[in-house]
Amino acid sequence: MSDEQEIILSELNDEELVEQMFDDLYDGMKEEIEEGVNILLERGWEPYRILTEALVGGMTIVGADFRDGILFVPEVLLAAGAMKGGMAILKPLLAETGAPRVGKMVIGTVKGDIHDIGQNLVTMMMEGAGFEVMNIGINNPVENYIDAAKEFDADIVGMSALLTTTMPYMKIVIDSMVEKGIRDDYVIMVGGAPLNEEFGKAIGADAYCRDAAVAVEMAKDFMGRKHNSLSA
Ligand code: B1M
Repeated sequence: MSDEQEIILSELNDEELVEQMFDDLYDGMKEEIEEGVNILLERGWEPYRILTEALVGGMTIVGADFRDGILFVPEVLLAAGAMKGGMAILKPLLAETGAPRVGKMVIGTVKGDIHDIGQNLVTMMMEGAGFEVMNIGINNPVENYIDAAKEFDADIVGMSALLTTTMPYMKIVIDSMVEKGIRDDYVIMVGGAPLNEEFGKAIGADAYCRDAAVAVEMAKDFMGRKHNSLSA
């Protein structure tokens, strides 16, 4: 512990600093991450490079260990909080420099359901992977998803449900989108503890995501295919 406290970030070279930021992100050390981001900015790093190499790079390690059961929810929430601290510094700068965006997602928990820990985690992991996310919170009726998706010009609509009584509402949202003729404008991804692959297929979603790491992988895959089909 005392060794860790002795590390002076500004005395590390760039490579050592990024390595140290991976460790600090893993350990959920928000102030250290903020300091690291500021040091790299002072050294002339582009905000997008800091986001991808230092923050997303570190979060990829966290995401993998979460998927493999090495890290658990409390640690991931701390890491995500540290990442958010760094991202808050970069966000206005990224907007100025026009860094490429991976994609845009609207996510929320469905009507009747107030569980939001899982979808907050998905939000943070998606942001960590470079997505812009509009999180519409809990207890969302159909119109919240549709309005937000339009307003935000989303690529992906994500829905979360933790109760067996609320998961059927996901189908109501998808059916309403079909009725309005806007279903195919979005990739629809669903998640939550009581769901499974079969349920996702049955309600007409594009993907069921077992966890936040899978959500990121699926979303990247969909966006990759979308960009390829647009450029073909
Ligand atoms: Co509630 N609750 N709860 N609860 N609660 C469960 C879900 C339950 C399984 C507990 C149990 O009985 N064993 C049970 C549901 C039973 C069922 O339906 N079969 C239950 C119940 C019954 C209830 C109440 C009805 C209790 C009551 O009042 N009698 C009530 C319902 C209120 C309501 O919603 N209307 C209720 C309330 C609450 C609290 C408010 C106390 C609290 C929620 C706090 C909050 O969210 N801010 C709570 C909690 C914490 C839980 C448990 C213990 C934990 C849920 C959680 O946060 N997990 C839960 C038991 C359990 O699941 N083991 C339980 C951690 C989280 C990271 O995982 O949400 O699964 P999860 O998210 C994962 C994946 O599922 C996936 O990625 C996430 C990260 O890997 N994912 C997505 C989730 N959403 C996604 C969306 C995506 C992609 C992936 O979109 C693309």
